[in-house]
Amino acid sequence: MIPAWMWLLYLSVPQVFPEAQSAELCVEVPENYGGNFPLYLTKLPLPHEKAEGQTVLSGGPGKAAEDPFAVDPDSGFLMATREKAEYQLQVTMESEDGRVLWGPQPVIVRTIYRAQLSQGTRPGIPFLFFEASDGDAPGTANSDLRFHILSQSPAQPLPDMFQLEPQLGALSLSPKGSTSLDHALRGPYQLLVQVKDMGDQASGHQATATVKISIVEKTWIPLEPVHLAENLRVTYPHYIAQVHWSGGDVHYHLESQPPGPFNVSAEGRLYVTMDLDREAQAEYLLQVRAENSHGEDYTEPLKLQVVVMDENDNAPVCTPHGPSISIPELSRPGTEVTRLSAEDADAPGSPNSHVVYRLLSPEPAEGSEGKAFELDSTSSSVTLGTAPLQAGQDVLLQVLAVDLGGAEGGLSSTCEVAVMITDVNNHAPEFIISQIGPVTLPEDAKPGTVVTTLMATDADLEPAFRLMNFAIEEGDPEGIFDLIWEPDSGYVQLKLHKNLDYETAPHHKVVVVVQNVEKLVGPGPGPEATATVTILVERVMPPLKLDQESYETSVPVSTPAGSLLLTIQPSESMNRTIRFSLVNDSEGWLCIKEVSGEVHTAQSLRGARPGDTYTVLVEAKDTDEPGLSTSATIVLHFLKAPPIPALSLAPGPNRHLCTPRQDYGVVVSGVSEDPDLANEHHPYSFTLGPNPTMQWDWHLQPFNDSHAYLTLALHWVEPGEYMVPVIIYHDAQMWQLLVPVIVCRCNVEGQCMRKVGHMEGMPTKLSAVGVVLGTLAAIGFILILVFTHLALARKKDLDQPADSVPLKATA
Ligand SMILES: *[C@@H]1O[C@H](CO)[C@@H](O)[C@H](O)[C@H]1NC(C)=O
Ligand SMILES: *[C@@H]1O[C@H](CO)[C@@H](O)[C@H](O)[C@H]1NC(C)=O
Ligand SMILES: *[C@@H]1O[C@H](CO)[C@@H](O)[C@H](O)[C@H]1NC(C)=O
Ligand SMILES: CC(=O)N[C@H]1CO[C@H](CO)[C@@H](O)[C@@H]1O
Repeated sequence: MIPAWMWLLYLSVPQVFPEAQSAELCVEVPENYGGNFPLYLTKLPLPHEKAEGQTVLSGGPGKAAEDPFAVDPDSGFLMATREKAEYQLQVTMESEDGRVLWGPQPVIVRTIYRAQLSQGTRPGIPFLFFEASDGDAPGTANSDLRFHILSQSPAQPLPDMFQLEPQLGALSLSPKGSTSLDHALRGPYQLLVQVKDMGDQASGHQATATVKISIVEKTWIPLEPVHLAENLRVTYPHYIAQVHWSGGDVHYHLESQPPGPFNVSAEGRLYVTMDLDREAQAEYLLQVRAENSHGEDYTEPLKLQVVVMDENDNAPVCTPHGPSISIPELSRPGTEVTRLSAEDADAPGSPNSHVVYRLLSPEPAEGSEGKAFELDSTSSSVTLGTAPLQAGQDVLLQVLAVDLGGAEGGLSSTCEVAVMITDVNNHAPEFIISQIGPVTLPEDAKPGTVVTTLMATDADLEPAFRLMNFAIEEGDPEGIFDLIWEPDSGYVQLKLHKNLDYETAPHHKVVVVVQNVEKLVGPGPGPEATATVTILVERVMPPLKLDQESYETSVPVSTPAGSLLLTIQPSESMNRTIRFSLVNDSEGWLCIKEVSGEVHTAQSLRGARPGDTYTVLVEAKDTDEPGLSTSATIVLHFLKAPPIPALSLAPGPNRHLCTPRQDYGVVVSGVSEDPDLANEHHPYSFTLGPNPTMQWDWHLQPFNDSHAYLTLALHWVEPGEYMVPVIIYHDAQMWQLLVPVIVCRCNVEGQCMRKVGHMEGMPTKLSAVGVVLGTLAAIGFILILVFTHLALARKKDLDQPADSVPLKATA
């Protein structure tokens, strides 16, 4: 705003010289005259007759006129050499000696103030500031200026359209005026404004000025939003819009919300000063203010929306994914694995941010039917395909995210996520071999013995899914077997827990099952989860053992046939049926009783020489287990034929024997009086008859070649008469003899103390002997008869039974 300067110079002049020849001469010049200088203002009414006088311009009485005014002496034109607001001059014509020829003529050169007032200007906002200066000392009443509107023309639609702040000289629309401004005349309105010093006092110097106010149409109109491409490559600052405040003296002021690179020129041209980035800021709201010189808004600010238009300058960015994804094996096709997403910073909803997805990896395996993974190109959801995945597999999913909806030229990134296929316990453990055996175990195998080791495998990977439990399902009701295994191994040992027993169970069929410790997923275990172990129990017989390893005895070479030499017996603990046999009795001297093991001489030991040894091997066999056998040797040491024992025959009749036993016996003669049988060269042999009681009670021992000696075998034999059967072998013949013996209690002399037979009372020696002799005589008689008869008969048949062989007892 160009200040309206008013010069209060000699305002008092017209009052001091009221009689001055003319009223003030008032010349108005347009403010802001843009033409050439000098500007001829007016022709002064100079008197022609005083042309010889000199025209003097002065600022006032006694004051030199100032620039820029001058009076053209020829034409009398007052002219301004340059612009100034208002001037008060006085023109006098003086003679050379200084006499005033004409005048003084006061001249006020007053600027006409022009102002443009835009419709829409708010009331109270100054659009013109008057400034006045007073030559008086500042701060005194002389320089305390007051402004007043003296008149408004036209006075329509209101007489007080404007208001002037008295002290500041700020001209603004009055509130009333503002409401009626739109109906107001286009103007111009002319205001006469007065400035006066001395404050509010009535006195004081004053000056006036004219203000022409034209009302102009409002050009401060809302702006259409501006669309600016981001990354625009133009020279900056780049023009974007134009604002215009039609009122005068405007200062534009721009604000950006948020702050941005925008500027407004003094002419109201809006610029963007550098390229924009939509992703940093997509929209700005600019406000342009039209302000007066004091920074006050004439009206509401204009808003301008700047929209930054997108360019595809951002590639999709993969959303960071967490650690790898775990998918259990055997998950159904269609199971969502993950959703790989990529963000595109470009304008949402535009192709620039329209991201589609393509599965790069894994590629379908060659030859496989389906894909392992499927990708929905729009939702980016990765699901399982139909191709199966193996537990333990690590898959790197690579997905290409492309913007522009996948169109050519789109920007892309590759998103990756690791997928781990985790194991599921879907494999039941299985035995590698399901039929084991038969395993043969000896009956005496000790508890703890390993029967067999079974091995099972599990196709799962996870160690926990491979842990197995074993159990005996059937075949072991007695708990004879036991299973031992290490928890994390596939081996299980079938062991004996109790003793085997061939008698109760010669074989076993043990069914072992294996199962996972963890719960199995899917179909249950198949037949491979059981294994059958067949065990055969091997019977164990303790080896045969005889009570001696070698049996030795000394045998006189004279031992008669049939003599019991010794008895071979199994050792005590044996409870077996054993059969004995001789292995190499090459001489044929011996015979053995198959069951009892008694060894007898089979015949007389003809050819045996004293001092020789004869060894025969005996074999013992178990009748139930023919495989079991043992042997022992019989060693016979041959002795000289014993001398006839000096047996003291009993002093008494030797047909009785004392009980309790005394040391004598009865001589039994084997000699036959039959000359056919009497072969003196061959010895006789004697044995007791087969009656067990006889064998128990009696003892017969060889005496010499032809006689034997019969004694009591027991300490005590019931007294009585006995017929002791004695079998005699001689020259491959055999016969039996019944030897009558009386057993009685004896006195110290060895005499029978009791009467035997029919004797009454205390027996005497004589009666006893008599009885004995009588009895013997009777027997002898009978025997002779029998013998005679038999001897005759024998000539016809020598092989008659022993009973019928003639008997003979020595007397
Ligand atoms: C704004 O424009 C003005 C004038 O046009 C200039 O002087 C000023 O440096 C500009 N400011 C910026 C930040 O460009
Ligand atoms: C011997 O075996 C038989 C039959 O085998 C049996 O009856 C008997 O009691 C057993 N004796 C001993 C002492 O073992
Ligand atoms: C019988 O066999 C045993 C053992 O082999 C041997 O010592 C012995 O001399 C044999 N006896 C005869 C008579 O051959
Ligand atoms: C051959 C031999 O010496 N025989 C005698 C056996 O003993 C009886 C009884 O003493 C005698 O009578 C035999 O002569």
